[in-house]
Amino acid sequence: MRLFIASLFDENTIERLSKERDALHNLSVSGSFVSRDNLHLTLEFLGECTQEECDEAVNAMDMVERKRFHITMDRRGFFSRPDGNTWWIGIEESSALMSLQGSLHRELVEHGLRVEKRRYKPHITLGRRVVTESAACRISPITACISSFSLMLSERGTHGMVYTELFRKNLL
Ligand code: 2AM
Repeated sequence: MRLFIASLFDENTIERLSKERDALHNLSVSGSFVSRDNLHLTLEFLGECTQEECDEAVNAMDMVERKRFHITMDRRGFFSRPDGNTWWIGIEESSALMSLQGSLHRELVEHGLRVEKRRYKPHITLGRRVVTESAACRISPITACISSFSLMLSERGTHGMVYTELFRKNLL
């Protein structure tokens, strides 16, 4: 099973992010755009895992005791990719977010999970393999509360990726 850990957003935030995705879509010639249900903030990508690793990921998540906090999403940008760029909404620097991710990362390592070695760059993906006239820009800020993080199962469905929440850890 393919797993990742992400924070999910409330309805209002999803609505605002969907509008940003639509604005990007309207400026684009082609691309694969993220469905409303799939918009999320990844904290850690775990990749292919066994049931035992899945259980250990839950144990690791349960060890993280942090307070909830707010983030502000303030810009649209992209990662250059050979097969077409990945466009996202970026987050104002947040020590609380970096500290949550750092603490989760350490617990996952201690519980024997294979984790990403690349530096964590928080973003909410809007579209992949996007060909667009859009440019990186500021957006009207979107503030959201990060009150939990979830273990997510990622499966390929007939109409694209399907993400299912397997476990949720609430912040204090
Ligand atoms: P992305 O949105 O920038 O592609 C589920 O696939 C989530 O895990 C996505 O948000 C994805 O980020 C993230 N992810 C992080 N590292 C990944 C990797 N090596 N392969 C696939 N997804 C990855």
